[in-house]
Amino acid sequence: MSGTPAILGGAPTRTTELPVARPTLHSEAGMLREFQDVLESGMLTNGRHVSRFERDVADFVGVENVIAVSNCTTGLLMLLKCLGRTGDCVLPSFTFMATAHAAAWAGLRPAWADSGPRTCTIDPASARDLVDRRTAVLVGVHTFGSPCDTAELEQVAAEHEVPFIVDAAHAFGGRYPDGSRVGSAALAEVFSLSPTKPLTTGEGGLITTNDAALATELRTAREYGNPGDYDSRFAGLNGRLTEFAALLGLHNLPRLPAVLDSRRTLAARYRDRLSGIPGIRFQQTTGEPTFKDLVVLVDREEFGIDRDQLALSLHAERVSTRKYFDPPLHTQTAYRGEAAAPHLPHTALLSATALTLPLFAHMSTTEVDQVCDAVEVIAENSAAIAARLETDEDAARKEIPAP
Ligand code: T4K
Repeated sequence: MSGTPAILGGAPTRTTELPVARPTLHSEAGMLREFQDVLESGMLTNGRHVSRFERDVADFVGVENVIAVSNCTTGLLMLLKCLGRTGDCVLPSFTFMATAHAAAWAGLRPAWADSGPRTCTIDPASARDLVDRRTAVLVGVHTFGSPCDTAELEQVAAEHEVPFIVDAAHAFGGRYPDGSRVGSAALAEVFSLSPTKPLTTGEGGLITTNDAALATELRTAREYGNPGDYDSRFAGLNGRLTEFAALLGLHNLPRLPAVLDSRRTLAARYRDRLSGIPGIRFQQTTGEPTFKDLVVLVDREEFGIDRDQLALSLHAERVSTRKYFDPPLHTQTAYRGEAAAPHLPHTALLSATALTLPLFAHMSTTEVDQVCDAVEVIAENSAAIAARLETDEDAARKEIPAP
């Protein structure tokens, strides 16, 4: 394909903005009737639909205990508090801020691990360098929906008798390389059910664990620390999921395999179309990823412009993107200066080069092709775009039509 990219004055690829994510939802009469039943029953939270949702998720994942919570951040926070440990929380810097915030609210000090330069997930070797007698907990993250190396991380944690948990926010429905479902590894895994996730309940989260005592503790934590007799055993939270959210989850769960199939098919199409373009690389995934994010890594030398300039050029084509996760956590205002600046070369590179392209289950192949066509045209004209943006980036930004 050839043409003039919109950033150089050509017509935008699209007439309307293509979002980076969209939940795939259905609103059949049966489901709406169930919502009405909840309204008429007056039981709006932590009721029978939440219990049913927890049981269905336990069957789906193949895990003994599931605790539905109000969101993943709260789930992580309650889990970290329930571990009852103090000291350092070893976690990747290349992740969403919620991973570290949960640790900070639980009174733990972040110790930043580097990530694999292509896997984008926490590097077990870096974790091994950090875990020591000051470590309270090791946290892995299934970044962009691709499982981190739980087998290796579990071993690192075991060597120091430290609990290992996973922020699985992006990965509900994914599988580990051995075929088991994400959610069945580590001491516990915590999922997000927010609208940009493959399984959504609006807002919501799930904690999965095979540890029965921990599950009981988490259920109490979800209810202010009150096991039912109004004598709170510890300072818990209100971490409950609503019945409406659970109903959405119950309706979306059986559809999840089709949603994930579609995401993987569209991701494969992106890869077929774009992997031949010099300077565009894809995340190296493991097992069965969910592709919560479809991420490309942009090499400026080979591609001709950098990640930020590609994002700006796609914005001009009316294609939304996100720079997940830039800036990396250890340089964010909330964490800067907490300790000596760690040396995380892969994190620095990932944060500067990773770009999330649009992907959602009901996205059409035509829409994927539009994005790929746009990237191709931008690549063909990268020298002219670089010249334009590098001489006057402010002016170029102003001329781009608002999405
Ligand atoms: N751990 C990790 C590794 C995480 O990534 C996250 C959250 C968490 C923990 C915490 O999980 P929760 O406590 O939230 O359950 C988003 C999400 O708000 C956040 O949940 C997510 N990770 C993070 C990576 O991204 P934004 O601000 O970048 O998303 P936003 O609002 O710009 O939306 C992105 C796209 O989705 C847009 O195209 C609009 C579309 N969208 C958004 C919403 C809210 C919809 O189509 N419908 C909607 O309702 O943060």
